Amino acid sequence: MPDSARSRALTIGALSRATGIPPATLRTWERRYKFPRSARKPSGHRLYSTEEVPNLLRIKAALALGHRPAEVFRLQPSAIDALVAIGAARPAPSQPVPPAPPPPPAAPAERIANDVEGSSHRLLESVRSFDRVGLERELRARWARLGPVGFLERAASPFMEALGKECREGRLHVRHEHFASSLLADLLRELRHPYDDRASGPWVAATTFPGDRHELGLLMACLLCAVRGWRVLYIGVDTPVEQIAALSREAPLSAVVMSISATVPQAYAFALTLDLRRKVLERIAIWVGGRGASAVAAGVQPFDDFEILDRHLAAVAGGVALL
Ligand code: B12
Repeated sequence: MPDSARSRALTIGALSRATGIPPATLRTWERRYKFPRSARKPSGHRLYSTEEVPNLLRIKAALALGHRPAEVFRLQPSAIDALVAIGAARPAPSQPVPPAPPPPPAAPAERIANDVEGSSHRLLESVRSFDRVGLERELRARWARLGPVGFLERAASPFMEALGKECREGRLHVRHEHFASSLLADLLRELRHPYDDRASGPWVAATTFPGDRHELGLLMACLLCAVRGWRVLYIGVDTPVEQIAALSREAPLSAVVMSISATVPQAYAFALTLDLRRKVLERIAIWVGGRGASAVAAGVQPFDDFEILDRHLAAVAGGVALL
């Protein structure tokens, strides 16, 4: 440390008072994460630059939001600020948050089979009469009866499929499609929130490729991730590959999940997944699903359905938590 800096330097006690971080913690961080870096007085006591104060305060803020030191210390200051900004939009762990409801139990196969019979028909009747309350009640009842995977595979997806068919065949119209898809999107977000607030697992970012504005498959995948304790960074639809790649350098992601709808041609989906795999940090997994995900680049993991994704989430979360 140059002499001019030395005269403005802080002892470990002063740095601790300035940041509210105990001296023992500062020493442990320095040993473990090589930060904050100190110079030594001739007596051997540590001296810190005053510039470490804002850096330590942002780290402290990120840790207070429940992030792990191993994640936070490897990030650039701007990335830590982004994490803190995201977290500030949610209640901090120390504030009282309502407990996340346990996910509804999965229903026995026999009950699921009976449920699916005629299930979409009732939902479509509510759409036809723009019965918002009835449609929401029916969907919530299925969530409670079928459990997360059952709800997605046996209720929500077939409902959208049937809705598409009704529109194609002229029995329902764009106004019905918009009404139903926005109600389902709202519900999928609402069901996710209590799990989001309690999630403490690895981070997964979620989006769709440029031009693809179909959001429901993505919201479904996010709901499952949150129920399994993953922290979801929801980016919304229609995101350029460069932006996803930049995000992967700024946030402590373990995975990126993409939903690819039927509107994305196979060759384009392949090219986009190849580009994404090349640009996103190698250690970050890329998961894709949806009708448009039939041909994907090497190193990108396709999921045929939500049940398979669910099993993977459970297995990987356990593994990453040990790091
Ligand atoms: C709702 C809807 C819309 C809404 C979307 C609103 C929203 N908030 O998402 C709006 C009105 C915006 C829309 C627009 C268009 N749409 Co549209 N839309 C639909 C509809 C009815 C439902 C789509 C949906 O959400 N399905 C539910 C999802 C969950 O199903 P999925 O994408 O097939 O995915 C399945 C799985 O693969 C899995 N999944 C999905 N993602 C993931 C991710 C992971 C990780 C995993 C594990 C699983 C998974 O979930 C589903 C399980 O069955 C479908 C009809 C249908 N049959 O799907 C048409 C449909 C997809 N649309 C279609 C078209 C053509 C369009 C438009 C081009 C129409 C136009 N002329 O403007 C635009 C394109 C907009 C754009 N740029 O993307 C076509 C696509 C046909 C094709 N092969 O190209 C369809 C199939 C309708 C049809 N004509 O038959 N659409």
